[in-house]
Amino acid sequence: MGDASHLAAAKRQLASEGFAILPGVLSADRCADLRERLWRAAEESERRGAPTRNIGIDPNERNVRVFNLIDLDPAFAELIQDPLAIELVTTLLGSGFLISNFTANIALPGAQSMKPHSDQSIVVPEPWLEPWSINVIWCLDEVRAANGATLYLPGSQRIAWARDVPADPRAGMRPFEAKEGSVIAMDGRLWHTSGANVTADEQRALLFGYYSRDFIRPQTNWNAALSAATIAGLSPQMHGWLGLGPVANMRLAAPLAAARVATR
Ligand SMILES: O=C(O)CCC(=O)C(=O)O
Repeated sequence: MGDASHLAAAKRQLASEGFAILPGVLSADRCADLRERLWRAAEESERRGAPTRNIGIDPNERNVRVFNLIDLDPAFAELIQDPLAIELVTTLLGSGFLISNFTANIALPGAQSMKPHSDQSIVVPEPWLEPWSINVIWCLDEVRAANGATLYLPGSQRIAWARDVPADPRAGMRPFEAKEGSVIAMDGRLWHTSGANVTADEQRALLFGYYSRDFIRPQTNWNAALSAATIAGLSPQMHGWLGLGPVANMRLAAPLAAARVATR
């Protein structure tokens, strides 16, 4: 099968099963470079006063969480608008989407599993009837059950109400195992959690590009999170996807509103 038919199959799987794994998207060299940049970004985040450990969502300090990747390194600004990522996003959400978040989770040996959740349930109330958000997960390392692969509950993208989530969702969960350089596309409704890293010496670095329909408030207020220098370097397309302009949720009325909004 060629690349085009692999991608077509991945899109079908994303629609029917709520996820798809695409191997071989990033080369080994690119992964190594991005891992280095990620550690530098973690240091820079700490320097700016945004802690990366023990931030309240993981059981211990063995997960390194890096937020606001777009502002920390232009390589991450590139990745969030990668054409393959955007194709996966528009396949599930259509063209009216916003970039909601871009974060990293490095699971170090000893990292433990967080609380199971779906990412859509974090940004909109139930019922969750349609895919309104998606994660594009970049695997900078090979991920296996032992080093903390993300665990997902098969079929849970069809759960519309919180009352229908199994009492112990972990019991039915399976790991997303993938080679270094893979992309995992995950419907925002799929229930999942981070795995425990029980290895002695492997680290597991994943980047989570999160996108949502354009009527949902993004998890990040990019106008506050991005520096003026970062914003100045972004394309008009990225300004749109990040919701940086003065007009927000106006749809058909946007041209009219744009003409009336006075900016400083
Ligand atoms: O790191 C993982 O495997 C999952 C992380 C996650 O689900 C989250 O941060 O919301």
